[in-house]
Amino acid sequence: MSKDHASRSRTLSYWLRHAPEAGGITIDPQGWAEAGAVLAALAREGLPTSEALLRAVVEGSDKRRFELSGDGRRIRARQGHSVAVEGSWEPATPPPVLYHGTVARLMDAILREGLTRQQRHHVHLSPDLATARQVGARRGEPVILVIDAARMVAEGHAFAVSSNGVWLVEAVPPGYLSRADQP
Ligand code: HQG
Repeated sequence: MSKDHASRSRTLSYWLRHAPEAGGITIDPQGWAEAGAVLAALAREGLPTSEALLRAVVEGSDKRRFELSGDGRRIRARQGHSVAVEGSWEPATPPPVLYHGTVARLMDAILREGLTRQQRHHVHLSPDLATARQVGARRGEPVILVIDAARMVAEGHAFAVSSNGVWLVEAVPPGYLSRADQP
């Protein structure tokens, strides 16, 4: 991925998830921004972008962070917002076990408080170990937590899944967590 491509992706993540006003754009309650306004904003930022290039950024995103509307006139982030959006996630029943990748330095707090959503709308959980490992590795040597999602569901916790397969929940209390390498 070229440097400008990565800059476009990073800038879009920031505007569409956290700070539309920083780009001089607006997003609707479902998180959509007008693609035309986004292209103009990228140009103002020194990242001139054609419609085709915007599509390439959306399609080239390793984690399918963004989506374009069917008619190509609107764009949104699929999840990860800190601004209020209704988002592109649906209530769903998760697989019995989910995973979360983090790092050792956060473990004391996590075992005490459970997983909490930090700056995001939800705690993000992965359906497989490999993804969790990648998420944890963003911060250092990954530590993988196993979440007893079946028992969470049985005990009334509501899950949702984003359109790119990330499982979302309000919080994971410590009683549902164990370390993948310490059964
Ligand atoms: C930790 C990326 C202390 C949590 C990834 C994590 C993912 C606590 C960090 C997506 C805690 C939050 C989400 C507690 C949780 N005390 N630390 N009680 N509870 N934490 O980035 O799950 O590139 O908000 O372990 O690939 O790391 O954005 O969440 O380390 O899919 O598309 O607090 O972000 O995708 O970090 O990552 P984040 P995450 P994108």
